[in-house]
Amino acid sequence: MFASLFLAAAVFPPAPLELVFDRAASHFTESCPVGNGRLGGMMFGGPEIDRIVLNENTLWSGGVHDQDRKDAHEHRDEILGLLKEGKNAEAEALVNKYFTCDGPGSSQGAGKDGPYGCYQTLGDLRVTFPGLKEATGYRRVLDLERATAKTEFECGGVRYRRELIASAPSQALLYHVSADREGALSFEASLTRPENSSTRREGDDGTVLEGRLRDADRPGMRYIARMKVVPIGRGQVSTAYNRVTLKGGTEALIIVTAGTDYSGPVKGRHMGSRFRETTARQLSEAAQKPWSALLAEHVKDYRRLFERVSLDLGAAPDLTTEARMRAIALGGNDPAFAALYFQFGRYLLISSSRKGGLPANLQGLWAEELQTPWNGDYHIDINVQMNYWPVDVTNLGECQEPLTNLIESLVEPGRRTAKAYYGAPGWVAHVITNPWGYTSPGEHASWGSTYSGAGWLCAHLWDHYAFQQDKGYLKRIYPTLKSSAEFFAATLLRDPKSGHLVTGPSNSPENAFRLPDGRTAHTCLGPTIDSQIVRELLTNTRNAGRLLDVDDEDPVGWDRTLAGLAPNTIGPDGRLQEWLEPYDEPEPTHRHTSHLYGLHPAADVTRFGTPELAEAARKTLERRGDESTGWSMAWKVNFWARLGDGDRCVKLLRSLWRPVSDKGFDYAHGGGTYPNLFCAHPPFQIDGNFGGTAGIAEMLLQSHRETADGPYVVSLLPALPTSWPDGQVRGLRARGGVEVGIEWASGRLVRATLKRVTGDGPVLLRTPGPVKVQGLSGESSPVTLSAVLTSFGLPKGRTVEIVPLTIKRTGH
Ligand code: FUC
Repeated sequence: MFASLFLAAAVFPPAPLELVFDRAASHFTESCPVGNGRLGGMMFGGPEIDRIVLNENTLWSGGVHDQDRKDAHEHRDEILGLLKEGKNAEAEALVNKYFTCDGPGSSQGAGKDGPYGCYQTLGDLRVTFPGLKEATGYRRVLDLERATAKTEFECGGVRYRRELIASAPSQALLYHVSADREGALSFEASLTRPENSSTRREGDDGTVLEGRLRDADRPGMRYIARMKVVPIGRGQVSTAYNRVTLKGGTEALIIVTAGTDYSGPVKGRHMGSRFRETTARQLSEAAQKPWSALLAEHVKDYRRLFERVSLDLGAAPDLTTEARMRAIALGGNDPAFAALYFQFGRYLLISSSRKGGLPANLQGLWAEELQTPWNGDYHIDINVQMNYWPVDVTNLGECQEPLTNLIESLVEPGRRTAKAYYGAPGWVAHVITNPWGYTSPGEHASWGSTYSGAGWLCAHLWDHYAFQQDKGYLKRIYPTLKSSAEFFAATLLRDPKSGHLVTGPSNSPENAFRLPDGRTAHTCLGPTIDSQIVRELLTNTRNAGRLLDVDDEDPVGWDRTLAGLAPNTIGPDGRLQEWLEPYDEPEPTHRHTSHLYGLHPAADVTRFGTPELAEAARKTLERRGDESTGWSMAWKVNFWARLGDGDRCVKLLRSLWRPVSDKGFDYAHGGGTYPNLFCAHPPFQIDGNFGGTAGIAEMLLQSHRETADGPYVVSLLPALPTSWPDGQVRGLRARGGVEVGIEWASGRLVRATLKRVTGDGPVLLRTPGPVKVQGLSGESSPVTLSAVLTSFGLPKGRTVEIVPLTIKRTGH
């Protein structure tokens, strides 16, 4: 049945950017997320009882605690000595004893009532509409073009409409309800939270929920949520206890504002101790504006970001989102679904990471739990980084600011941690962090003592510069880069066997290996990812110093250090080696493929610069297999895009989109996608959404270096799959400050436009075949370096058109 739906592409209506449901959500992973970067809401859309899960992304239990072991550095040499002798299991025992956190760390991912704390739900807005039981014509939609969640249905001959937005301009959640018959709208609304909360009435039309979370054995953060019902036209509003009731209305607006007194180390426009006044002001300001004005300013603000990029991969079938996912799972081809998923990732980023707030956490900012999985924190051995992969390429550069602030918040505590564990200058962080500046290792050697995550974060600082070319920003981040580079330069040691400079004691994130005597270990010297990260960090820092023309461009002999770093190694079986030794692997299909960091996101292993290593990476991926957790499959889309295999990317995307449900039913339980398009690790983890979005961008446009320190190369359609024969993308960004639009048909480039938005310097362009560059002035005429590589100057503000060169045939 589904197959035939996908044959007649021409009869499909144009692809609207909507998630469509024909029933109310019965689970969080079926509900519709809205967010303004700080406040989030999940609309379930039940006709009789509507539940809206509320979030405020600074709502964290725990607090600032020093969990560093002050004397850990005294044991480092002993640990390193054992590692040099190949006694990894013995070294690991010492790491567990001396090199973990001094305290409960993350409390095994259950840190709610511990010092580490966790990200928590703010509670629920519950709206009960008496008598609306028998709904017909039900439709629930998340409109990505206007950032609104809508429910519509009929009951007793009356059509009811509800619309939820999280407005950034008014810093409020706004829930608008209406009936198409005068006086047919009645409801009761309340705010609830299962723990650490109390509610009270506020005037005749409002209610307040407030409380205080725990910080281990002392009181922690305070928070408040305020709700007010504004009838529009007729209707009687009254308040009893914590419930606000509207009777005999036609149209009404429920306004929710919320805030916390977070004043931790991550900079931003936080309310701090004025959270009560600020939220009260926001509530009364929103209440004075008409709904139409509130909606208009929200849509305008959102579209300013969202509209920058469009992706057209063809028409969409007129089915619910779930039905589309099932059809894809049954083998259907629905390229427009890739465009929807891509834009959903951009929608989620705009909704969960805005200037002045905290970064998108493991769940973005949407959580219904008090104890979120893995504390809903920032894991820095892949997860928070993956959240930010789409930021620049999908033209949402502003959304990076919260991440930059988080990284900078780690420098001070990270200096103390560097001293305590490594006796070293500079700053370091390990595998997990939170808004409280946690930089100590985790509580177990099997995962907690990897320390290259700090360098990985720095790659995001530099890369944002590479895209935006903003020298002021480079100046701001340089001290953070330099201090991290100094830390690594000071802590590298010589591997006695190879003579190369390596990190230690470290891990290849969360993965184990088998020692020759059959024991399993994690602790090692110089895992491949560490060398790749350090190589990238030192290169970027040195280049940043040169660009800023600071006198200390190579103060600690970084060039010499770079030359001494352990290179990428191909193992006896032709795969890229994950460790210094070609160890046997207890879990060859492990979800982390950390040693391919050099293939993506870095450019230490590239198709054109290091073809042998790229082939070794391909073999590594074949052995790792495709099936895994959500984010792991999303990462593999990016890997295969870098290897230029678009069809493999699509195969992985299809696995990533496998319908998954928390309710069992006839869904799978592994990695995949929930009915509301949230990524299933499982459980829900948002990184896979962002990784998938970045992967789709990476299939259409790449702009990384092709050799370790070479120029950025803008590559058009590097991994176009055969199942997306026709399409058009507009507004993507390439490193070097260039905006790119591409059109293709029958699998071939039709034309592309390149606009220099910021920066200067020549553009190096890689195309699928020979091209002509049109629109340049005489003095910057293009130089053809090879049939597929062209170089030309592109002044700021100028746009050029790239068209395929058609070779004229002579004769017949
Ligand atoms: C890392 C991953 C897990 C999970 C967790 C939040 O530890 O290895 O799979 O994603 O982060």
